[in-house]
Amino acid sequence: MKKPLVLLLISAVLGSGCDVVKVQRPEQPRIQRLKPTNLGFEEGDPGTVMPGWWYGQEMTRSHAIEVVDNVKRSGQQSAHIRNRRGEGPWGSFNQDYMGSAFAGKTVRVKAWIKVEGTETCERCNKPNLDESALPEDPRRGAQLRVLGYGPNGSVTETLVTPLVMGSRDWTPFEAVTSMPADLESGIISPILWGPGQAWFDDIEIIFE
Ligand SMILES: [Ca+2]
Repeated sequence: MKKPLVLLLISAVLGSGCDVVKVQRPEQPRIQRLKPTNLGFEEGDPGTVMPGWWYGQEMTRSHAIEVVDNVKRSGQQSAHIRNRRGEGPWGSFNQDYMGSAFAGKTVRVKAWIKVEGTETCERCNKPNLDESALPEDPRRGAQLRVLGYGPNGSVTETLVTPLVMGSRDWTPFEAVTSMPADLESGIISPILWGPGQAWFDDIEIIFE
């Protein structure tokens, strides 16, 4: 199975010897989508990044992210995040959505999540946990996050499903909030905090 590589190693013949040149793989283009796509992860081949989703280097420094077909909630595939060495704060992947079309509306998100070997942290499941407290109070487990951005690019709304910790088979989760009137853009972001691995499938984003 191929693994997503952030760095591509290219051997280049220079003079009389061979050097290895590290080339940064460009991020996939960010596309503002009115309607989210590939939320069941049936597109794309196992071992690759799922079409319609993107991630940056910092999202995959410690965690591997790929489509898999050996674990799924429905269909043939799901999305998998795995902490490579049990180190690193988090790994995630994102999809943009056209926030302005949903400004002032109620958004409901649903996802099926399965986890294995993640750490537990009951104090992490506080609503409205202060992001700035992360270095001292890191979260653990997996969740689906939906971020909304306002006119100045700052986060204006964060919608999260409860953290799933420890080891747990496929379980449905849901969260709902009202998006602010000045919402301009946003991202859908499945995330795994800390060690272990997580699978995501059958995500739904419902604007009412
Ligand atoms: Ca699926």
